Amino acid sequence: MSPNDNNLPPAGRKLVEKFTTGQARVGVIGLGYVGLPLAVLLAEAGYRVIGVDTDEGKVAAVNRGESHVLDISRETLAPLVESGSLSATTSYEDLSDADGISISVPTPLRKTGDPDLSHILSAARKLTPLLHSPMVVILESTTYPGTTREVVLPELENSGLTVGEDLFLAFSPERVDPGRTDWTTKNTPKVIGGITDACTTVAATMYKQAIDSVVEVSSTEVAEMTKLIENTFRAVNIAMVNEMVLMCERLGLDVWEVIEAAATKPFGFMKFTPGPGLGGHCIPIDPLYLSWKLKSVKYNARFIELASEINTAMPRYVVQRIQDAMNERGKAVQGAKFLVLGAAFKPNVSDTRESPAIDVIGLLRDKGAEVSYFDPYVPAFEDDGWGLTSVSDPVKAAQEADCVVIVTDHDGVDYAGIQEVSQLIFDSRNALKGGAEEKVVKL
Ligand code: SAJ
Repeated sequence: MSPNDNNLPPAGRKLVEKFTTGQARVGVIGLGYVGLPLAVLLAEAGYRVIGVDTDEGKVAAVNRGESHVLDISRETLAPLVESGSLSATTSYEDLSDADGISISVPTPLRKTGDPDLSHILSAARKLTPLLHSPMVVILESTTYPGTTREVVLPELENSGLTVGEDLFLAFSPERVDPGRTDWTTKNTPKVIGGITDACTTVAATMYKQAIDSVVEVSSTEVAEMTKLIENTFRAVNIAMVNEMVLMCERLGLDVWEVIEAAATKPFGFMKFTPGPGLGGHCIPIDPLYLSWKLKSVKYNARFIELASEINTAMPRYVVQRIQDAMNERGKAVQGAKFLVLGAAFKPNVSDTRESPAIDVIGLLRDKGAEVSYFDPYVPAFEDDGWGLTSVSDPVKAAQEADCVVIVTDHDGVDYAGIQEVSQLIFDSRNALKGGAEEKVVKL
């Protein structure tokens, strides 16, 4: 027993005992890019794991040992399912004898720009009738500081149990970067903060059996804010280099050369690169959870608002630069043929959520252009009532286009072959690495 275990209430000591002797059953609610890797990790650590998801297809696939998540292979998942260490269900009732439960459900924004906690609330409300003592609940979904204490805690205490005594509640931000193999759920340090110190200790004990490094902080709010500062840092720095594009264009400087030169500084600088906008469901959204919360305490988070304004304006800026390049060659956008390379929101992933590529394609179509795209990871996409299917041969499509637009620079694309046959290339990612050729125009 570690020294701080002595300060635990009996229910807490019982849980610590279960977690450290491999007798525990745990549940993971939400089997997405965060939940499934976590469920696999907990199962590999020796827990009996029950995964819960509302999607019957995902549940059936997991129970067949088939993974729907990029980072989890069949070779990893199938043995855990066959051995009975991991199973999936749509029914919360199967969690009634769990000792610990992690909640990793989506936290999107509403159309109004406000946080949408409906998935967290739904999970908490379905969980409450099943709660028993002892049990620990850990929220992983990215949200504003205060959510765990102000929204989840009251729901769970409707069970009649007292958090910090019979029941334990903590927050632990997810740090999963899909497709990444160097930093994984297992070896990425995991921050965790509880409603009470006992909650922190109990929750940390559950994760310490499976995750290499667990960083205990003093409260759920600190843990919630940790995630938001991480992703606000990215959004603000990406916005800063995107504004550098506008500055360098006015000064007649190559922003890419400037950034490469600045990146030679071995300390006090961190390289970010400009682009056509900010995609993904983390970076564009997480900071807005923070600025929304700060409005409720009458503070205007200027950096976040400004970063969002600059990043959101980039697709329109890129289309304006494309129009300028076409105009300089005596061509109109209207009626011209464009090939956009890359629909995904970042290289080597298939995710198109918030992808600036879709904004660029939409804006070109609004100007009367005929737009096709090529993306080896995205065979087709739908967005707000319209959609496209990827061409199969990008070199042939480039040959037939008036302008090729590089929006997301996936690896493995024949950029040399495309450059050779293209009349004009607008390169918003410096994918051609300079290619100082009259027909290549860089952001
Ligand atoms: N982007 C730029 N310039 C940059 C970096 C990114 O324009 O210098 C753009 C990307 O093209 C993309 C968007 O920003 O459209 C977001 O890119 P990202 O690299 O931040 O990728 P994400 O959205 O997958 O962010 C995730 C985050 N992980 C979690 O939230 C758990 C983030 O915290 C990670 O730091 C990031 O991956 C990562 O490091 O790759």
